[in-house]
Amino acid sequence: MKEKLEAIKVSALGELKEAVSKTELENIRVKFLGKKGELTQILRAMGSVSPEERPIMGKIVNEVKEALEKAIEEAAGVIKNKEKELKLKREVIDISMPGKMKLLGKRHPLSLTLESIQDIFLSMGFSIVEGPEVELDYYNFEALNIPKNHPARGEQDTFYINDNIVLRTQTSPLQIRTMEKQQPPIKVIAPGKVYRSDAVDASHSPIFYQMEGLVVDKGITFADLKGTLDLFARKMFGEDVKTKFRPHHFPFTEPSAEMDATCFLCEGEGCKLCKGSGWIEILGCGMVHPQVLRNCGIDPDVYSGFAFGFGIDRMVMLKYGIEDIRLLYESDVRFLKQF
Ligand code: 2NM
Repeated sequence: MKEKLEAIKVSALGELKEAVSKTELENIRVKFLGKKGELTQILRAMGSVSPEERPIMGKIVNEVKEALEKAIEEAAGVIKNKEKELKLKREVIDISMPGKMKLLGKRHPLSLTLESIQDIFLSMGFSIVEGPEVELDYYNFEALNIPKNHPARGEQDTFYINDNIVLRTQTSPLQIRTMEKQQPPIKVIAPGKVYRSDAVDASHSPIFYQMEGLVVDKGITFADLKGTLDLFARKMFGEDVKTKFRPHHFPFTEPSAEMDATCFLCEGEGCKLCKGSGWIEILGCGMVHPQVLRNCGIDPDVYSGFAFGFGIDRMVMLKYGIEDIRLLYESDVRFLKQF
């Protein structure tokens, strides 16, 4: 029995020396000191030892047990230190390593252009109005002199939510809402997203951006319209740009016109951008129809006004020479990072 105890001690100490993890250590503890451990079994067998030998054997067993427990504790300390060291080594931060590059986004060309157009009108004393994209048929059409069955309804293929509710096809409903709420003087621009059920191609998108403007006060004339929009064209496209106004028709203005500007690329010589004409179509405009004023509770015998509207997308495309409107809505980083 004495030899057996010595053998257990030697083999346990040997295994402890090899142990490198807490799990291994625990396995060794169970193997020798556990309920079914080798040493425990010997302790149980003490019953068969003669009474004279029992105290001597008991002493030896306890010595071996204590020696093993002490060795296990020491090994645990060593392993704990080693693991800590390893962890520290693993977590070392190399401050000389280059940092991770953050990819910085850029402003979308539509936002950039919208902002510069807003700045121009803000500098002329306009304020900005905004409103719902899901709009009552009344504000989108009826109040603007476009009754049911009017041909202009067919021209603007409309997304209908139901008989009375549409996705706005223009931002004019904002001007109507403004005039309903507020007596003149009124001087606002209404920028925003509009919707038309068009087939998508290089020049048509079912969602695009529009900006409309409205000025109503006593004594507003077509001269105010021309002066304002000519100044806008020069601030937008360059001091030397000239404008001209061609008669046109809109249901909500009378008289109505379209404004062209001399081509800012060829300065009127004729080029690809202006299709050889020297002129570029910029916007639609006119004097607000007396019936539209009346619809909003403004007396056309006291007040008059002018209004205008244009597509922001078209301005972006002119400004940057973009030939396909779809590029503005596809979120292709290769395209967007140029601006
Ligand atoms: C345009 C062209 C001409 C316009 C008219 C109005 C309102 F509400 F005052 F009647 N808002 N916008 C207007 C006039 C819009 O877009 C091409």
